Amino acid sequence: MRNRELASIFERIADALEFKGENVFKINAYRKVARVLSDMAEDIETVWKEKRLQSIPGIGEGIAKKIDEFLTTGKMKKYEEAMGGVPEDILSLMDVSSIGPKTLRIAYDKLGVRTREDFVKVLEDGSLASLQGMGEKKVQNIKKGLEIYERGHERISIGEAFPLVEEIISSLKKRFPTTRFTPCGSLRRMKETIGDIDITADSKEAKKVVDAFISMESVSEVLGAGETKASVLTPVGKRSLQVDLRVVPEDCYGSCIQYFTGSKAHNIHLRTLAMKKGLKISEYGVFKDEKKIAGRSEEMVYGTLGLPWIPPEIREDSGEIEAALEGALPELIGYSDIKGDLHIHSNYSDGASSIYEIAKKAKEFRYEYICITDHSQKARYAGGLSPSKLAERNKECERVEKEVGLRIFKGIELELTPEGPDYPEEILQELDLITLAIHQRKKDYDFTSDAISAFPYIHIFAHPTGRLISGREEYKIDLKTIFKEAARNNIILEINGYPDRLDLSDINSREAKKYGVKFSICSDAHNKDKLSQTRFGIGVARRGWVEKSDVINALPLEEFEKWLREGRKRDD
Ligand code: DGT
Ligand code: CA
Ligand code: CA
Repeated sequence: MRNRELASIFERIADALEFKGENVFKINAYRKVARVLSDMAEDIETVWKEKRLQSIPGIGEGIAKKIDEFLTTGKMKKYEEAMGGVPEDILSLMDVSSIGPKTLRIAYDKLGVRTREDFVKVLEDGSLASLQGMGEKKVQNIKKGLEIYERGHERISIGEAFPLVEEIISSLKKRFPTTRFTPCGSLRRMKETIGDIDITADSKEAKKVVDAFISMESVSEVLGAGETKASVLTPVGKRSLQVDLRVVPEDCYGSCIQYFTGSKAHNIHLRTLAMKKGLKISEYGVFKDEKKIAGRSEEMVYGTLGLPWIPPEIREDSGEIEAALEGALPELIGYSDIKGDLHIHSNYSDGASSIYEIAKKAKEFRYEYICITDHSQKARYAGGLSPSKLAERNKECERVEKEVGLRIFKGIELELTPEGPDYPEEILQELDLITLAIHQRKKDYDFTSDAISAFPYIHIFAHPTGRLISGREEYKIDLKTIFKEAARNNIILEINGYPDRLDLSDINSREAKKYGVKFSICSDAHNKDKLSQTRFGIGVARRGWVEKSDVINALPLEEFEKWLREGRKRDD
């Protein structure tokens, strides 16, 4: 798929035009195309070959021509034209959310900044701060943003890495249908960011598999290749991701995936345990007096150490080995346990898909119900619904429910306002489910008591910390108080599956569970093709030791409705 490649080209064009101070509408149009391309599930090349480019919403004649030019010739005139005269480093600095194109323009014109190094220098030596309209505070903010950005960008989001690995494995599977391929490392443990990809395969024809791997279309550079293993780079947006492949014989496949799944801390703890039993453990097997006693499957590897199989998501040496020894491993929520998605945006607010399209897609996931949560009126930036538009949308939910045969709850993502609910009582009455969300940024403002004062009229508190993994710190909120009050008032806390949010995080989910908090695990999809994001939320929940019984949308429809009717009755 070349969707990502094209998306990043349009993103770059927008960045360059913004630096040059060109028309805002043009810039936004390019950004929109980039978003459409990266959200698309269909391969852009297929759409192009079938001459359907202009049937994609957001792609008009001009853009279609540019895509055609690029897919035919490998080049785009507009791109080269836009990049002309803008230094590469300046463009990459624009990806940092705290650095605006205006700031870069000033630094470029007044301080002669041309490279990243130049920019860091004028940040440090005070010359940027001394310019009119800048100041020390603004520079501090830029520095902080740059730091967060670099922390987040050394690693790749699981949302980007996961589909890439699926693509690699399915292309290899076509050539070697009986070979098993397991993505190991942090990806299998479902960490929120991934450093590199570690794939293990079993085959007697290792060299053939390695050759196929290094000659894949998506490989941009071969770092090394031998008889049984290889390392390559593959482009992800503007960066590259390293992918390592190891091919091993069947009789040590289990040991190999166990070893390379890690985490390192988990493996070290296992090795100590093995030594106490007079055993040696490595990627080749478990050995007793030089004799191999296990290696074929992970179950056997754990078994010889007197342990049940431990789910990869909790292999962090944070109590899982102790729990396994005591027979007290949690029964983690499973990837097919979710019965309905409760956080979805339709095209009534800022989503791209109709309620009908969403419902059809939800059926593919075998969901028993969904809840449409468009934005409430205060969220103007996101197409927040006026009362009359909301009434219209509610009717559409009812219509599609009958047509598709899927229970559709009428929901809202309600903005937090200090004056109380964002709609009058009689409008809230018409909704089945109310999800609170905070999108405001008030510096140093503590949202804890505002959020708690909304608890009487909400069911779910969505992405409770507001963090974005790529570039924004959480707002101020006292999670311990939120956990305590949520548990006491039967308020559900969301584990949001949008890969840049994953909020609550694994650590916060595990902490919240100790307070007796219940969770919802949802996609926050703004496009029907993103309903699958829920799997990343499930990954986070599993990493947080969350069990099926802790998850409200793992309830079958009837019980979920019962919870909606009765579950929130308060004892006070
Ligand atoms: P990443 O790539 O930074 O997201 O994280 P991982 O966990 O995928 O780490 P990576 O790719 O360096 O190594 C993959 C696995 O290999 C790791 O999770 C455990 C295993 N491993 C790597 N180095 C060592 C080591 O020195 N000792 C042991 N016992 N295991 C190791
Ligand atoms: Ca790795
Ligand atoms: Ca690795």
